[in-house]
Amino acid sequence: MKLFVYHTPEETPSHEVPECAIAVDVLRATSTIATVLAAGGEAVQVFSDLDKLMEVSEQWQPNKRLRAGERGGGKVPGFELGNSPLDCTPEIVEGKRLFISTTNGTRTLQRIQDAKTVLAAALINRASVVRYLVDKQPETVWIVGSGWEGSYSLEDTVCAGAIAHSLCQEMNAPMEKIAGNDEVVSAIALYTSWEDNLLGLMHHASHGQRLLRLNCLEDLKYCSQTDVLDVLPMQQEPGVLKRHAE
Ligand code: 3SL
Repeated sequence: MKLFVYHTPEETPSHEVPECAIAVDVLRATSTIATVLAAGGEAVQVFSDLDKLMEVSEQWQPNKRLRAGERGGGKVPGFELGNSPLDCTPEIVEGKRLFISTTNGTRTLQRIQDAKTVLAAALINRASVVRYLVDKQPETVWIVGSGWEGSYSLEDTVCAGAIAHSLCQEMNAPMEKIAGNDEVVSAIALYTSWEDNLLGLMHHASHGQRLLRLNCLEDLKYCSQTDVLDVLPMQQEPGVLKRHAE
């Protein structure tokens, strides 16, 4: 297995697809997706465009759908939900399809949607992602951070490092054997420097600070936990993620 980390979707090679591509948007899209599926949501369907989301979700039974929209960290007016994973309780999401559009995370999922296997990872479901990789041994794996509007974000890179670090441990393999690019090594270094204080790192992250200004401290606390959800969101058809049954 060769693992590549890309900090943003824009950095991924445009003329290749890996066997397995993993989208990461710790704050907060992939944390929300994992939470919805762990809470019994039927599926999560992602859109970069809000009008397209409205058009497609209109064709779904109203009592079986939820619309979630985020722009600039805030909820899109007229949508039932924003992008807080804490709003996605079983009472709200069970049996429903979440139609979601966010600034960066849903764009990442669309960018990698042609890979043979597409997963969504966050710190909260890191162990489920690592277990899948160890079990299936895909030849090429990309971990793609969402960043913020084309630039690097600490929280996505630390999650990439958390996955890569655990993968080396579980496979009992040295980093050099797995790392396909230098970004893997630096992501692992970031993770090992902060693994005992991931919430502290979120406070340094520019998007963490943006969310704190929007009074989202509880979201930061939730999203900085590691391995608390046993759920693997996997793409079933382009843009549609469901819980993978092992
Ligand atoms: O950029 C995104 O996709 C969002 O996750 C941003 S936010 O955390 O909802 O503000």
